[in-house]
Amino acid sequence: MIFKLLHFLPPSSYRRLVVLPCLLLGLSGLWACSESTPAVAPEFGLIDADASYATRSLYQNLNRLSPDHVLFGHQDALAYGVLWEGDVDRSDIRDVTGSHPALYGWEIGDLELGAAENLDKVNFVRMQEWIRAAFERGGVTTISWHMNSPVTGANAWDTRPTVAKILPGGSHHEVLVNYLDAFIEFNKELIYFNRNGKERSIPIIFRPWHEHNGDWFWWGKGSTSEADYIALWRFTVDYLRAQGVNNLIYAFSPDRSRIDLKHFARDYLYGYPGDDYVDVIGLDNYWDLGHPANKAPVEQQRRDFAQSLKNIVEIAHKKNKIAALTEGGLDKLGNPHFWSETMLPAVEAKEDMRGLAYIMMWRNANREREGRDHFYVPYKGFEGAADFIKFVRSPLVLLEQELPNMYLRPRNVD
Ligand code: BMA
Repeated sequence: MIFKLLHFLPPSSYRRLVVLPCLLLGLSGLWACSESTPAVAPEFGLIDADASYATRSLYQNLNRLSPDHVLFGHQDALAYGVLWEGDVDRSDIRDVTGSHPALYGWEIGDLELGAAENLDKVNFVRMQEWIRAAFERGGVTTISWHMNSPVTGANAWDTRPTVAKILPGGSHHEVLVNYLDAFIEFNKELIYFNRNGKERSIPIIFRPWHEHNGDWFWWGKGSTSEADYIALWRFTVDYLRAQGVNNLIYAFSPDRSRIDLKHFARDYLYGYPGDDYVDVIGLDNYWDLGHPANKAPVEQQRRDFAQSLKNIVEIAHKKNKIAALTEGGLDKLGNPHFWSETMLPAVEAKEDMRGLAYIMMWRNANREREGRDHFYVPYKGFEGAADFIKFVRSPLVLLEQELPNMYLRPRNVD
């Protein structure tokens, strides 16, 4: 019995602090923790009770690593870099550090239209190959979706009202269902064979309907009500689960620019679909990392950035979930000390914010194809690469080569 109970204890010391006193009181015969005792933290585990073994293992391992490490991720890492495109097994991160990132972000906008490529010209079949290859190497995948409006047919940035019409009973509900089905089909190709030769799905951190507290997407504030946004999120999760999808870890990711740090929890939780519908307490934060519209002095922005991470970690602890910087970075890396002076101190401030599982920087657009500079991590030849090396050398920061097996269940947990 004790053994079993201990199995349920989540690893972080914060949680032990909350759970252990109640447990010990219970074992010594004083069964009821008095009413003044803080509530026992909710049990740690995915919202999907039917999630696959590997998916649960990934979640447990992200949690287990989070006190002392943070996985470093990059969007579109394997598809192209600033100065190359389509090379085999290449990433700007590897060019600069010798290892691919620990986490890969992919974007499936336009998949729902039956297109061969996403909105940034990444071929979907190749994307599936890259996801399978990354999994085989031990890396982690996260997927976002700039979905076109099922009502107007225009892109994600068309802010004309859409959400109410795509909810169950709405005039365009079937279109949404078809779009979700396109993802289900795509997901069916994200497979591997386990030790017994059985086909299994690759675990994916799925991050739909992101930055909804901003007013730039059709699912965002201003274009839809909070209640409808929540209904959309819940329908998405319920539908995917009902269709037997069992390899998803669901990430919620509001945008920092629309959050008042003085009222962080209140603003962050706008549109929060509930603890039964979210696994990752994420945040997209470009704002504190030198966003051109942020006029606060750089030192203030640094403090705010660290504070914003601390805040999501706090919320995640209370909910017994993991936290992540789901998107962020400084476009074009204009600050030569960005990594050593902004990112590193923020993730190293882990004494009081252990529990940040991963951070992901946005994409390095290919200069030639897109005809512009739009990048968030250094590339080979970029003069700021040395500063980035200082950052990745921190024992806190994990690249793919440094990962333990993320898909095996850690001992003594769950
Ligand atoms: C944005 C930019 C765009 C891109 C979009 C979706 O932040 O990078 O160029 O099309 O994300 O990936």
